[in-house]
Amino acid sequence: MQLRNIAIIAHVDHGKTTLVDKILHQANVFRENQESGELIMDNNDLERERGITIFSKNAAVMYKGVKINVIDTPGHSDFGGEVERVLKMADGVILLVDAFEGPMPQTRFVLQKALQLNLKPIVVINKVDKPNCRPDEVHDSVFELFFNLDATEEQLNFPTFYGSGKNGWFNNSLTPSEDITPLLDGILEFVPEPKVAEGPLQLQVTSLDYSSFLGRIAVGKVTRGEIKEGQQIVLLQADGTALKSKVKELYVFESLGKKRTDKVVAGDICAVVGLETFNIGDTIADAENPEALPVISVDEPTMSMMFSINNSPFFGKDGKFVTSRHLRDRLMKETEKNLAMRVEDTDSADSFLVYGRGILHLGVLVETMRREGYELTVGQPQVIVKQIDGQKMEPYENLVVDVPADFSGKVIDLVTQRKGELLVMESKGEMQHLEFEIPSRGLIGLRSQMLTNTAGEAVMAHRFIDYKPWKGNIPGRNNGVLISKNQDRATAYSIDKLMDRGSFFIEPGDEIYIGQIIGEHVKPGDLVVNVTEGKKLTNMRASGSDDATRIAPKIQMTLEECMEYIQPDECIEVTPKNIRLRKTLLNEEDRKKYQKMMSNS
Ligand SMILES: Nc1nc2c(ncn2[C@@H]2O[C@H](COP(=O)(O)OP(=O)(O)OP(=O)(O)O)[C@@H](O)[C@H]2O)c(=O)[nH]1
Ligand SMILES: [Mg+2]
Repeated sequence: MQLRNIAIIAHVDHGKTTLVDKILHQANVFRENQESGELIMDNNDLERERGITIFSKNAAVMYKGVKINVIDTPGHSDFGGEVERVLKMADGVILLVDAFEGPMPQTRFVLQKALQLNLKPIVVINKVDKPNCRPDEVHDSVFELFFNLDATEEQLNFPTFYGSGKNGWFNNSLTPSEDITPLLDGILEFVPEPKVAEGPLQLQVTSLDYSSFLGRIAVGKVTRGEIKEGQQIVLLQADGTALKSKVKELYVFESLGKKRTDKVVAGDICAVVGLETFNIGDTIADAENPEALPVISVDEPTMSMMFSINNSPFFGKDGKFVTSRHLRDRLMKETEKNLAMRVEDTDSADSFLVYGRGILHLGVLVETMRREGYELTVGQPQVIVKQIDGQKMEPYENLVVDVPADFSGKVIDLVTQRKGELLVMESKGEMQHLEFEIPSRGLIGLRSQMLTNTAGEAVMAHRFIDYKPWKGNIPGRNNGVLISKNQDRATAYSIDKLMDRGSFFIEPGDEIYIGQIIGEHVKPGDLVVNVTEGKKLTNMRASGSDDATRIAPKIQMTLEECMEYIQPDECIEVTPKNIRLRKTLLNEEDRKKYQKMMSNS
């Protein structure tokens, strides 16, 4: 059987999953009644809600008698390590680039990884249906990017397709075609058949799947020999351990799912069930002649965040899992499949330090846990600072901002205040394209201020570059917060009276507690306020009253926005039903004492 293995890579939102869906459609994977309109491949709840891919996924289609294994990858930079790993299953990549935005920071990162692995690239300039798009210019900048990444002559000779995943066509020119056949033909023509070596079985586990029936499933490409159901194998681990094991069940990918099979030969991607303990990067090898493939490096975490039990007065109201034991077990379990995540015990039995790749990486874990019924408290995310050769170093990132020219001055001011340095400024259509280098610390909380300062027009993206010398103090949040003085229900009457003091995160009828952060102060410095005076109306009735009609709607922040908002003395209470901001020390006297102590020391 002929075979092609291809990974779809791009910056976030450039249309990878939409393209994979079109490939599946074209190959008639769906019966008529299965058309849902939603992206089939983003099948996890959080993915659907956020409209982003979090986990890479395998699918496979038959086209003109050739089996094409397609790997959809996440575009957000927090998940870049995952992309790097799954590229090991591919022999070619489709590099999608938005015909308006052009190459973005993550485009560069994923392309670099693909070129290093010597994968055959096909460039697809996507979204040519967008008004003001500039496909030719974008093609030139992609070529420039290849060149800057030291692509070989052959790689520079990449084929280019144009089209619109949304409108369902891709062609080798800007002329719209019927469908995506030209691109599928391109995959058969340009992507090489998998290279296979002669010798006994070798399969490196590059990703992990989980089924409640079958347990943990190892996924990878057979690079040498063949693997059979029932076969005795040896699992070679990163630390040199060799474990004897047996292949219980074997699957290959077929359309959206897997199909059981008794044998897989070199070149194909498969899923192996029955290995008790394995990690990503392990080699499944022949029992007689076990030989390991090179170890896959795992990305170092760049950010940490404290996870503690919920100790707010509302503790245990919504959640099923609330003890430190529950929390610890769940976090430890996460590290088994979430490679870039690490968990450390702390001096307190109720708190754990969790290390990850960024706000989204950590946020997705917290969000998943609350859906599973956990209650917890998380603190301010901190970037990981290192001592390298006796020097204090911190992570730096490349920040790209595209913004209407009128706002570019404001953006530059904002980023400069946060110790960013402007490196590139050029026009891109009617937009101004700005590139900065900025300590990761400076990025925390930047997005919301950027949107406020640019009337929501700025498009920004960033990507880790390297550790560089510590850049000194970076100012935190400008404004103080409004803190509740009482525990009760908030009233429309009190909120209305305090409207000139700030904007609220709560609304009449919400139950609040002492020390909870209920709004943002208009000025620097915190303010303790009473918002529970007056008639205790329920939410429903209050909304009809006079006071309530004057009240501005509450500001609703997502979990990640909360994570970027809080300061070191604040934390977030997360339960299945609520996300509340609070002071770590709920009592005002305690906070004053603590501040005094800190200023004396
Ligand atoms: N105008 C236009 N929009 C498109 C096109 N293809 C995809 N989109 C839209 O772009 C958005 C992102 O598409 P996805 O396919 O989810 O992008 P992705 O690259 O998989 O995103 P991540 O997995 O989060 O990195 C969605 O709103 C799509 O509807 C296109 O050809 N034209
Ligand atoms: Mg996607």
